[in-house]
Amino acid sequence: MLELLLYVGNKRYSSWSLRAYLALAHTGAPYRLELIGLDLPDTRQNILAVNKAGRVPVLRHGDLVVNDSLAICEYLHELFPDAHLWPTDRAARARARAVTAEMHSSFTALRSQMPMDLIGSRPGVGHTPETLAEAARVMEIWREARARASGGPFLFGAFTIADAFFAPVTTRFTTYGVPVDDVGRAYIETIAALPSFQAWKADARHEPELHDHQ
Ligand SMILES: N[C@@H](CCC(=O)N[C@@H](CS)C(=O)NCC(=O)O)C(=O)O
Repeated sequence: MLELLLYVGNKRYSSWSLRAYLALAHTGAPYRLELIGLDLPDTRQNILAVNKAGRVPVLRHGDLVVNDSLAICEYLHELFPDAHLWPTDRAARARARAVTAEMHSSFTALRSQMPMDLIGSRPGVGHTPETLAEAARVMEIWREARARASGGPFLFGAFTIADAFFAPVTTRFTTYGVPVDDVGRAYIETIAALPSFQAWKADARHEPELHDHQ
């Protein structure tokens, strides 16, 4: 089989990279990660060398180069149908795709005012009306998904791409001390306990601190 090579940004900060990585790790297939350091003088040039869109993550599979975390996850879903990266039930799959799309295209206040930092602890920072309203919407999504879920502790029961997409926001809530309800607390613990997430976070501890990274 052709090598699956995922280019990622700093594990500590690159929330988009974390999403694609969690989906890839869930497939159980062998893969290789290559890290492109962010916020360095040669970052742009290094990313452009693998992806003309100038962003990580990027998946290389033979001659195929796929950029964008969601496009990568969709490709992995087609490549590994037995991994069930989307729910098998059609209605659940539609709901999972809808909340994933919402995460992909919205929540700009959380992104800019509570940037992912897996190692940092800044309780109270970034608590604005905009971020708290977006956090409330995230928790509403979690409550609605979990109320219907069966067969596992993830949003749609078993792990899906929706969990890969919401994993970074679980860490933001922890880093910035966002108050959560019981469903939120349990879900944050579920993501934190994922072995693939723990391995990524362990590597993040050895990475340099970047200032003003979003
Ligand atoms: N929509 C893209 C966004 C990717 C993105 O913004 N990646 C950031 C890192 S988290 C990046 O590559 N920034 C380039 C840079 O910092 O020069 C995706 O889903 O993959």
